[in-house]
Formats: sequence, C-alpha cells, structure tokens
Amino acid sequence: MNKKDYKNEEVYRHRIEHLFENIDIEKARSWFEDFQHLMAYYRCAIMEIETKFNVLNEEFSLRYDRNPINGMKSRLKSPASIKEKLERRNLPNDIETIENELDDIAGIRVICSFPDDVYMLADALLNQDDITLIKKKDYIQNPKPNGYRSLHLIVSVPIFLAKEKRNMKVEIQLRTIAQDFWASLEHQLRYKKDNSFTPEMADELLYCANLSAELDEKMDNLRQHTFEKDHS
Ligand code: 0O2
Repeated sequence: MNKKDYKNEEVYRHRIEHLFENIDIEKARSWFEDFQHLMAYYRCAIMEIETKFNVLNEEFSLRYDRNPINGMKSRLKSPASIKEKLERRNLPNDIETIENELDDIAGIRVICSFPDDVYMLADALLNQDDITLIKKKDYIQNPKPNGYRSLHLIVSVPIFLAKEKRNMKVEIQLRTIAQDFWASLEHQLRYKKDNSFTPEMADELLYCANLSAELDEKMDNLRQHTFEKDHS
C-alpha cells in the first residue's frame, strides 16, 4: 500500500465510523430480523387469499363453465415505500407501528371478467368465516374524480404457524379487465418522471375512464344474454 492509498484508507474508515456512530448495530440487526419475519407472514397471508380466490374460480368454472377471474397479481410493499409512507404520516419505523398502522403491505389485485364478478367474488370471500372485513372502499359505485374505478377491501386473514396463529391484513383490489387497463396506463402516465402530465391529459383520461365503464356495461349485457341463455 503506498502512502496515498494509506491516507485514503484512513479517511474511508473515519467516514464509516462517523456514519455508524449514532447507530446501535445490535438494535438495527434485531429490527431487520423482525422486519424479515413480518414480511414472511405477509407473504403467507397473500398465499392464503390467493388460494381462496383460486378455489372460488375453480368452483365457478365447474358450476357455470366460465372463469370469473381473468388474472391475479400480488405484491409486498417495498421497504422504500414503507419508509416513505411512515415518514409521510409522521409515524415511527418500529415493527409494531408498521403492522398496526399500514394496511397495504400485502396487496392482491384480482382482475375480473365482468363487473358483476367483482361483487360476486367480494361477497363470496367476505362470507368465509375466517375472513374479517376491516375497511371497504367502493370506487366502482363512487369513482374517484379522475375516473379511477376499483373495489378495495382491507381484510384480516389468519395464518397458521407451527406454534401460533396470526391475523394478517391484506389489501385486495378487485376490478374488471377494462378498469385494470385504464388504471395501469393512468398510473404510468401520471407518475412519469419528466412531469409531462397536463390537465388536458387528466381530462382525456377521465373521458377514457367513462368510455371503459360503458364498455364494461355493454360486455355485461352480452354476458347476461349469452350465459343466461345457456342456463335457461
Ligand atoms: P401501490 O404501489 O399500487 O400500492 P393509503 O393507501 O391509505 O395511503 P388511500 O388513498 O386511502 O391511501 O388508499 P386507496 O384509495 O384505497 O388507494 C390505494 C391504492 O389504490 C393505490 O396504492 C393504488 O394502487 C390504487 N389507486 C388509488 N387511486 C388510484 C388512481 O387514481 N389511479 C390508479 N392508477 N391507482 C389508484 P398506492 O399506494 O398508490 O401504490
């Protein structure tokens, strides 16, 4: 090591020490371990809810020869989004607060074929005796001013571990294919990093949201005509 490298090494070590001087490494390690466990419990809760929807889809397909679920997507909120949400709400980042105050760490989106399927699936899930409804927001009956439509449920579902049972919260968003198409593109346009989203684009998107609601209605009429004829 030459003299210059040696000096750099010293500076580097000094900077690292400075960075960590206010951090209790043991505390940080224990926080991280608890956080990893909590995230694993949320992953289990996602599996439980996904299974419930898969069972409902299967049953419906046997009974009526069609699938009400077109697709499902799930996600765990990223550590960066969790941190951002806690800061936005002025909440401490301890594990208890994360679990008690944030409802959307585990999220499942259920994309349904027809608008009626959204409510049929929501009712069927909420009728199950191990599911507790915590919050419901019906943005289909009451769309957001920007045109967003979706049914949001926050539910609590038990997960069974080797030595305990834990009730975990899961956010479920149920929407039709058309509502999902709109929401995905709106999200991409609105959150584009170059700030190019204009009020005219917002108007245009609202127009598109109303068009897709009309499309859903027409498709639902076709469904009633086709399937009711099949089962009459
Ligand atoms: P991500 O990455 O999708 O999870 P809160 O979650 O409590 O802070 P709020 O407003 O009470 O906020 O929740 P709400 O209204 O139930 O909406 C939460 C989620 O719904 C959002 O999650 C979006 O996924 C979706 N959402 C709500 N409004 C819109 C909208 O106008 N456009 C689109 N495309 N999606 C929407 P996050 O946290 O934004 O992100």
